[in-house]
Formats: sequence, C-alpha cells, structure tokens
Amino acid sequence: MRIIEQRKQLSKKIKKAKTIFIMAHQDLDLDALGSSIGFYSILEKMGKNCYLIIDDKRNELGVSKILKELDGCIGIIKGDDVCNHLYSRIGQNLLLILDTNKKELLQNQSVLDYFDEEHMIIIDHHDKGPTSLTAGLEIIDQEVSSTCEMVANLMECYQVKIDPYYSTLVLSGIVLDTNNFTLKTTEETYYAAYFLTNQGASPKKVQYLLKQDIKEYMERQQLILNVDIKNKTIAISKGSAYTIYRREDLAKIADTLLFFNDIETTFVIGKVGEKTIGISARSSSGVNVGEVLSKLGGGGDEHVAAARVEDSTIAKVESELIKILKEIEGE
Ligand SMILES: [Mn+2]
Repeated sequence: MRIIEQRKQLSKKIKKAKTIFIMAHQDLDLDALGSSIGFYSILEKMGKNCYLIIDDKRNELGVSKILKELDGCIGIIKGDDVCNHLYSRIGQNLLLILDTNKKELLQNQSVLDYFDEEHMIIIDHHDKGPTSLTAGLEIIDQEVSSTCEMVANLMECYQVKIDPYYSTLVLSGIVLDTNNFTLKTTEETYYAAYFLTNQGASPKKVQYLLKQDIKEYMERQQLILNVDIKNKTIAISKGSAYTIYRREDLAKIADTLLFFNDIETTFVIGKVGEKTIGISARSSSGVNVGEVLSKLGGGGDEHVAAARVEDSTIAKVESELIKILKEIEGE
C-alpha cells in the first residue's frame, strides 16, 4: 500500500509522540541513512525531539562521507543509550524502523525492549518473512523502489520543506536502490526524483556520494571474472576462497550481472565470514530467486533474494544451488 494512503494513521502516531527514535538496518546504506535523515528532518520541522540510532562500527564510503558532513547537526546515539533519552511519559516515545522489517537486521535489537507494538512504526519496501517484526503501524510497500522514495512522498504530502542537503541524501537512496534508475523504477520513482531535485537536491552531489573506492571496486570486479552461464540466461559468479566479501558487494555484482545481454537471473556466491558463505540473487524474469534461496535458508522476493549458509564452502553451496535450479526447472 502506498505510504500516502496511510498518512493519517502515521500523523496520528507522530502527533502523540514527544520523542521519536529512528533506527534502520545494520550496515547502513544510502537508502537506510537517506530515509532516516529525511524522516528526521521532517519530524524536526514538526517540532519533535528526535534521535537516530546508529551502532555500526564500519561504514561504506558514501555513508561515512555523510556522517562526517553531518557531524553534530543531528542527534545520533547508540542503541544502548536510548534509555537515557526516553521521554518521561513512556507512552509518548515512538520508535520508527526504516528500510527493514526483520528483527535480526536491526542496528540494535535491544532497543525493542523499550517499545510496545503500539509505539512502533515500520516503514519499508522489503518483503515480510518469518523473522519480521509486528508494529502498531506497518507501512510496507514492495512496489516502491526504496524507502527514500516513500520519504519523498511524505515530504510532499506533509508539505514540509527540508534543507536541500537533506533532499540530496533522500535522492541518493533512490539512485542507489534503483542502481541509477534501472531497477524497480516506475514513473512514480522519476516523479520522486523530480520532486526532490525541485526541492534543491543536487544530482551532482549524489554522484559524489556514490563514488567508490577504486581498490574495493577492483576487488569486487574479480567476482565477475569467475562467472558461469547456464541455459544462456542464468549467471552464477563465485568469489575467491581467500577473500571475505561484504554482503553489499555480492549484491552489487548480482545487480551488475543483470546488465548483460540475455542474462535474466544472477547468483553471486562468496565468503562473508571465515566459514560463512553468502549468496545474493537477482532476477528480471523467469526464475523466482526468493523461492530458490529459501531452499538454502534465505529469503526475498521473486526479483531480489539473499541467503547465508554457515559451515560450508563456495563449491558446496554452488552444487546445492545447481541442484535446486534443476529441481525447479523439472517441476
Ligand atoms: Mn532500501
């Protein structure tokens, strides 16, 4: 459901609250951070006392650029510090969860102890799964490109004008999650981008935030070199057995592989821990990657999915995957 259709319930909850805590998923990316900061500034304009909860120890390049630039401008606290900032009337505290709905992916799960369902709101564009949280208000729209697109819609319907720098951060989340307007991009996505630029967002600054470290980029590209193509349409890439990748790196390569002619489904397998293998998958048609990876203990939807397999090797996971693909094909 579109976020603007739930704006009244949302306003009601926000109005009642005095102090609002915003928390997104671990390993912040530009969508998680951009939507958090966009929302933060909307709430600030409404005169709310806000905190952004960040527990990440390491940040990707774009996120660390923003956090440096923002230093001191917004209230960032650690999850363990929430207890020191709660409003005295406990029912007037509100927790906003952005860009995820899964408990294990939160920046800090212990924050949940301070809020009952009534005082929790989830705003997200990912599918729900077995570990999804339940909140008094859940605004989950899988049709939309990004959480930032939802925040842009809110800026428009609440008619709050936020600082152009913050609009830029919201735009950066859209650009990231759509991989430069190539994935999940609808006319509404373009409209949100238009709206944000009209509010002063700078596309040039977005490109700066998205600039990557060349060494990391080259390491990632190694993943593409080791690719097998099955049935002309399925690309399976594997990482080196000696390199531990970040989950986002596997995801980025899975996105990139979709750009090639005839490729409709992509799987990227790599180590994400000493004995943990990660798989990231994308599909533009045909194979339902969520279904495939659920058989490996992961999840997702038909277009985007991921899984983690403990105590395994790249080769083992690859042969499991090929077996599953054959089974599905045979059905
Ligand atoms: Mn997102």
